[in-house]
Amino acid sequence: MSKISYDAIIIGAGFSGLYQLYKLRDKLKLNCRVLEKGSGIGGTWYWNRYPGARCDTESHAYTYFFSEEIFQEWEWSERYPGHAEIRNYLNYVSNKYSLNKDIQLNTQVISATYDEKNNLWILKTKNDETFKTKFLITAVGCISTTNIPNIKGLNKFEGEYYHTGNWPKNDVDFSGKKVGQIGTGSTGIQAAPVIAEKAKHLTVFQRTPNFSVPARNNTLTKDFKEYVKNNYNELKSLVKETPNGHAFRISEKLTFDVDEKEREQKYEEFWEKGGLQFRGVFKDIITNKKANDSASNFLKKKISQVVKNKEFAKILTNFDHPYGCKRPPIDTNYFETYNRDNVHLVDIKKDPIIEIDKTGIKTERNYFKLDTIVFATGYDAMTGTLINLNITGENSLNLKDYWNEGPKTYLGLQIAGFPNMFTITGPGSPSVLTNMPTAIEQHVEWITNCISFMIKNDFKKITTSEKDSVEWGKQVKEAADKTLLPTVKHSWYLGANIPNKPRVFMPYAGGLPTYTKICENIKNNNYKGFLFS
Ligand code: N01
Repeated sequence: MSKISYDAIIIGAGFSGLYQLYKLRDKLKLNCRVLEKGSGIGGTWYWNRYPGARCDTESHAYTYFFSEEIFQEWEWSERYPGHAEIRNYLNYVSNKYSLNKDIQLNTQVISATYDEKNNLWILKTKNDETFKTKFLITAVGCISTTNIPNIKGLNKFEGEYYHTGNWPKNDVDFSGKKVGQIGTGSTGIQAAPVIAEKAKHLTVFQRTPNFSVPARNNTLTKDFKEYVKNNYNELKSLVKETPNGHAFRISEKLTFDVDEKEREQKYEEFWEKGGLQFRGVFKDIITNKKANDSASNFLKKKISQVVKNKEFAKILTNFDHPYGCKRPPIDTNYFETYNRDNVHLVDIKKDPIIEIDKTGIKTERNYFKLDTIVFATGYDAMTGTLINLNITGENSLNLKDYWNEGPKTYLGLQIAGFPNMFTITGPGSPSVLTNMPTAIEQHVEWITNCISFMIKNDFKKITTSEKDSVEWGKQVKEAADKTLLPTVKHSWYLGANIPNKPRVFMPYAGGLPTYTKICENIKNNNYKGFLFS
């Protein structure tokens, strides 16, 4: 068992871990180590290799902006980058800055304990290694702990089963197979069309219908690539100015500022454009129920027009929540997939899954014989991975106990009682409501500035208070309550997908520019709410 000391240890080698390493090692000249569970870098994109896995953010925004050199050197090939291309991109960045030499792969952290006497964090790994560090930075992603529901009999199933977020590296051969897919979130909606093309038969088990807008993916033209290269500064400013960190603006118009004809034209125009920008067609879609109903009805009509089987169309449009208030998916031929002869849809709200046995899935009224089950059933999002790290702070307080009524953080950046530990895109920050790399860059830069401030002032310890965390929690709630987002009681934003998880709206919904301003004001106000010693 070795004991190695560092200035900073970063857990995770995805977008956030790589950039944090670059900033702390190359800019602040700290002695750093990244510990990564996977056998390669990429974070989310290391694990998510399921059929159809690609980013819902357009490639010219799903990118680092901190270096113009990277931006100019790298060329994305499609409107939405696929999982393999994103891994290639991150490997290119890692090689460019020789980040690899300070990244330790195949290293799962199993505990992190604050040693109060020495003001150090002690990390233990599954390989029985021990590390010491002054600063601990979690770069573990928001959706990285997979959720396979506890369905009776799964252990008896003699076929193969997979979770999309833990997909085998050598792909899965669906040819000639009868496949069952549980889950129709952003992931399931990407996976089903691709699985259906390969499998003998696909049965989709849907619990909640999901709005989806066509992605309209395509290969990028020479002209568009040139436009991107020539507009680095403009695009960099744009992603920082928009509430969700994307490279498109939300309309200034309200839904009922225009007459019905113009409204329909706008919806049509954005449906044809495709992608996440549909939710920006009018300013009030996410805040005004009547406005939302108007957009939702348009989408319902569109879906019903695509799906030929009337029974399936009814199941797919039996919405119980407003559009965009669970994470809105975008798709390539998702609804068209239900027009294939080899695809069947089961409404498990009406015909619930009872159990899985040796050869398939039994619902209350039917039996489905299957060779393979795909769980597209989501994640213990935002808090699951942090809690599973088994983090113990001051006074032997474990994070799991501290968060037993839901996450409490200051700005999603620090947790009271856990000194010198920073959480990149932690709960209470805009994170999952934004284009992740934009939110990540803002957090990494803030953390780096803060550590630099400590070094300059010879501070050894930073912590935050319970009082400021509770106050921030109120602001997170207030921001959410100004939108329709918390009205969806079965959303993972509230932790509702995990049995017994506290129901707290976790991300900050006030928008990235407002949040960035708050963080900057706090920094310029001598890091108000943080305590240094
Ligand atoms: O997971 P989800 P996901 N029995 O939780 C169903 C990001 N992402 O992996 O809605 C039966 O959204 C569940 O049903 P319900 C993105 O942020 C990004 O799809 O809870 N069904 C739902 O249909 C996204 O939001 C990209 O009733 C069960 C599905 O499984 C996040 O990842 C691409 C069930 C889970 O949907 C997670 O998406 C893809 C049960 N017991 C995803 N439990 C990018 O582009 C759950 N379900 C970057």
